[in-house]
Amino acid sequence: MSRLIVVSNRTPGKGPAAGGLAVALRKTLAERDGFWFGWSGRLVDRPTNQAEFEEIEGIRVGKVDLTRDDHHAYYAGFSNSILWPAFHLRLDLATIEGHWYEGYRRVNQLFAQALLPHIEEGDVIWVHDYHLIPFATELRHLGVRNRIGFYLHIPFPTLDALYAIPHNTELMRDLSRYDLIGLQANRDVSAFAEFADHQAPSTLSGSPLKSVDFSRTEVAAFPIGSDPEAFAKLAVSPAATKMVRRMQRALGDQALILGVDRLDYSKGLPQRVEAYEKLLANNANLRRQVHLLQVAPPSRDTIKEYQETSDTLDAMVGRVMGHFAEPDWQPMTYVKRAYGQPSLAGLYRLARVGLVTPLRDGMNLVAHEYIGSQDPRDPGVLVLSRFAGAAEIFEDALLVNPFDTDETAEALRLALSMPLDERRRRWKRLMESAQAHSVDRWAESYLARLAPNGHNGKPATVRDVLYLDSVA
Ligand code: ADQ
Repeated sequence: MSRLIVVSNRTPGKGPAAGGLAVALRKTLAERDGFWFGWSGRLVDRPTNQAEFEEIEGIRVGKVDLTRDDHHAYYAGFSNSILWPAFHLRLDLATIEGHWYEGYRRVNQLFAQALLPHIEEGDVIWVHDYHLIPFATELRHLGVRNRIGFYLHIPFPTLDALYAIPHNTELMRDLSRYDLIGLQANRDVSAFAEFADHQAPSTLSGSPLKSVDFSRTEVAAFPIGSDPEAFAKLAVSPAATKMVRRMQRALGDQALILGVDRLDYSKGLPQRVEAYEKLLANNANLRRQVHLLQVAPPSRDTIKEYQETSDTLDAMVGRVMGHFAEPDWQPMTYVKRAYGQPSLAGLYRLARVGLVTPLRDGMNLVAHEYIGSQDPRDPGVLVLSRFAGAAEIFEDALLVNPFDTDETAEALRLALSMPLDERRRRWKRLMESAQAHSVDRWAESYLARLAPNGHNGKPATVRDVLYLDSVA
């Protein structure tokens, strides 16, 4: 089997692995030769294009330092103030500063130079996420001819949003230098194919010349998931049970509605709190019967738009508390911190309703983790945004339009009153789907496709791929 090189902005650190993705890729790397490569997490005064390697819990990790200015332009700037908002259709929250693009390209070039001496013939290179779109171009410029794949962990934008990104044609040309592009959902593949079809012929009307040539790139949906069996075990572990007991003492007979998110404007948190406010306003009988727990640790909080989302949410929570709280009852709790997976699994298991209502999102691992953690005899109900890629595989959730807070409030009411047999029926199908889309299968199916003969010798064109079955 060929060696695997995983490239991502952040490299795994010591200690308990954070997300399912890190666990799955660690497992994949432990099973085959290869290493993980990316930013060290360190900011230094002088740029370097040398990687330092170390062994971290059984896997080799190559790391490159960045200067403060480069990191700012590449990460907070072009990646998270332009690409992230545009890909999530929030152009109103984008900040465009021309020089960030140069920093973004410079960091990609530097990473490629640092990786080059460590690439061997036959290695397969798997690049992750929007921070590294130009990475294959930079490697190709350095003469690398290995198979290189890209996986996008966020939704692919619509045409208008794509065209609003500075240098969008160059970025699309960068993508055409990959052998395989993995997207989250079929929706994203359609958006991608629309770009491939829509691009204006460069000069002559009717010319078959397209400005970006995708004839050697395959694009397909590889919906990422979590490890639902691991969450099922974790949810009954001693650490989870401790959290459950603690919460049960605080809740008494109240039904728990739970939201777990990074504090990000794509997650629809103010709309979620507004929907809860409407639930309490329209159903006086539910007061003292339900409690909303929203866990949302701050992320990217040096970026103004993230601080503003945090302020908006503080104000919304304050409004709901002021309106409904009583000396001996609080309608909700808002916790701005991260929890370990065992505690999260306990909270998921206890929650009668898992509320996952992003305005636009990929597969949303929290939805998978919530399903995995349920008690099969008495499962909770998932209320899920139609605009999460996960809605394509979780049809048995209560699907809502998160912008319509009346609809979300009504879905909450239905979820809270759903009979046990219907909850069991829905959960069984959700669990089957979560298992079919586990993170292990995701990594296996992507890498099988990226392998030197994974496409059976004939790469599909962008048009063909629309009709490829998405990889289950
Ligand atoms: P995220 O936007 O980070 O992921 P999500 O997919 O839900 O969103 O993953 C969040 C992860 O962080 C989960 O594993 C969750 O347990 C953890 N997490 C969230 N809040 C936490 C808290 N308070 N404490 C501890 N852990 C917490 C991006 C895309 C998604 C895509 C994933 C993976 O936005 O759409 O599915 O990458 O590709």
